[in-house]
Amino acid sequence: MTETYRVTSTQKNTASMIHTENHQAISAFFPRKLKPICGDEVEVEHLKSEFRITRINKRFNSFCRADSRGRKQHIAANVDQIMIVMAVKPEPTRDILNRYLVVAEKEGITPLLVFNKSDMDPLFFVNTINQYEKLGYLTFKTYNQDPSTVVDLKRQLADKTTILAGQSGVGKSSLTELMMPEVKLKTGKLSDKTGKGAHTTSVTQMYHDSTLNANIIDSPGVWEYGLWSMEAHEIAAGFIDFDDFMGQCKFSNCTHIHEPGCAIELAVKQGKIKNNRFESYLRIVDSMKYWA
Ligand SMILES: Nc1nc2c(ncn2[C@@H]2O[C@H](COP(=O)(O)OP(=O)(O)OP(=O)(O)O)[C@@H](O)[C@H]2O)c(=O)[nH]1
Ligand SMILES: [Mg+2]
Ligand SMILES: [Zn+2]
Repeated sequence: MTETYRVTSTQKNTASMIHTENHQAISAFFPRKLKPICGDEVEVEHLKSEFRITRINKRFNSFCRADSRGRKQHIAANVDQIMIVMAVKPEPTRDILNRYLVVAEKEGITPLLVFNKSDMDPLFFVNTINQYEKLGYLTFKTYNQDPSTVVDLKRQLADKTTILAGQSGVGKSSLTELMMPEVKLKTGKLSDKTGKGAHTTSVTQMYHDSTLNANIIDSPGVWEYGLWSMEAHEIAAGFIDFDDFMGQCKFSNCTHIHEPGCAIELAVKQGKIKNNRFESYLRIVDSMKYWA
């Protein structure tokens, strides 16, 4: 007889996991041919004093990012939402939000846009929040010392599995602590010299909060490589403001970069797609040349 568990982290040939119903934590061995990742649902058999994974159930999606050579690397499985955290400091790097949105769209993960450290400058993200709300995204302005700023966000996390994303030092772990006090994450200080985070979180780990019945996945805040090698049409699919004009270009294989009769370019000229989004799209497509 086997029982179903959810993987919370993996080591060399063992995985830590929690029971899907009673959330009891155990550690189990897995054979080399199975490669469980955080968030996987697995079948486990109990032999004498040992637990062993016999099967990984089919993943409905997985959150991925590029390794140092642009290859797709699976980080976590069965993720409902991605909480993209940005902060006043360290300031978001250019295109980081749109890059995460491309991954979210590709893997079918609902994005939650969180703008943290609002205490440092309440107006810093005003235009961005405005723009992305108009696009239809859920946005949240937060401060890790003020619980009233996370009430709506907490409600959104209940009964779901959410992966935290964002640069090191933006406050992913701090916000999780505020929303789920029973979950203990490490937090770090920003470096005085660089103003950047120190990569306090070093392994991908899923935490369960029983109050909210929420799972939260914290992963190291590194995203220097970000998107793996992708085609222009896959990137365009992540720009939801392009949707209305898709299929209207002169050429069916249009990459919306320089082609004549491009419906996306026309929409930009007519102000139906914002310039800063189109420019970001062009930069992201262009950045793919580094993987070539
Ligand atoms: N002023 C201010 N500081 C904050 C806020 N949220 C977090 N911090 C501080 O920012 C620093 C980094 O926070 P962490 O929660 O460790 O950041 P992280 O995103 O988890 O970083 P990594 O684990 O390295 O990816 C800590 O010193 C926090 O106290 C906030 O809303 N306002
Ligand atoms: Mg952290
Ligand atoms: Zn086009």
